Amino acid sequence: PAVEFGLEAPFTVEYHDSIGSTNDRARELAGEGAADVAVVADEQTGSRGRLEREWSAPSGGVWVSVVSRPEIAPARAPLYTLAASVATARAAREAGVDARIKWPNDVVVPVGSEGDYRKLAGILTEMEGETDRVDWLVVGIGVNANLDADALPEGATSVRDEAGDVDRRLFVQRLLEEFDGSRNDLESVLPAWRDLALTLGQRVRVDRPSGELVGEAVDVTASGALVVETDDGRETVSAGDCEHLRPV
Ligand code: BT5
Repeated sequence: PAVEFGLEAPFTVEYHDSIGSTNDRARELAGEGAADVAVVADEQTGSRGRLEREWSAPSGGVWVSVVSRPEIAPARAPLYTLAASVATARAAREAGVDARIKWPNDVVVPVGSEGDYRKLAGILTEMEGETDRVDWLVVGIGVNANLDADALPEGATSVRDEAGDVDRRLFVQRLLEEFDGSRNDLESVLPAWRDLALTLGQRVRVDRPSGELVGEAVDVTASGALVVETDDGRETVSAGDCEHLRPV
């Protein structure tokens, strides 16, 4: 079913008109030893968010999953999520959208001045590996591109609603170029992320399995965890521990 995407990308692109989940297909390819493959679909019928949540992915969006085999420790894998957020926000900004990043895995558009936002895109990073070394990483990126926000879950926005339709091939191309640049220069990710982050400086509530945390989000650590200044001092939250983060 795969056809050539016809783009000059740093990745081989496998395109599907319709697929269950591009992340599932990318995981399958990773398991077969693939590297630097991007699975792109027009529509996903069973796409996933974090923590078993559903992701709505009708025809017209940008749904892409990238297989990487970096020589990094698993603890640094969250940096790939941040790199993908930066790449997505940059591609969206080039398309005229005021895209910002919300820790840990969202690209959002601010609404008003109270720290409120609508969700434009989400990232789902999955991996396999040993304790000291990643075998493969699949970074799934979902962007509400040429879609009506009305037809998406509440709180969503789209490139169409914010700035008008885009050429999705070019959008994917820019996204992949930016992501490739960031993953090859992980040191550049944190400064770029900080520049685009909506979350930093915000008073937030983080829901974790161990309980909620309220305080000011002050920074991200070298491995992509969020530092929150609470009344009792500083606490660090890893993405894996974050069920929800909301400005309060
Ligand atoms: C995410 O999860 O934001 C990660 C989404 C990753 C999707 C990509 S698409 C390509 C690849 N293939 C996949 O199967 N997945 C990846 P999370 O932070 O858990 O947010 C999920 C929540 O966002 C849901 O519970 C809804 O509330 C909301 N949501 C669902 N679909 C949405 C959409 N299209 N736009 C905005 N919000 C949405």
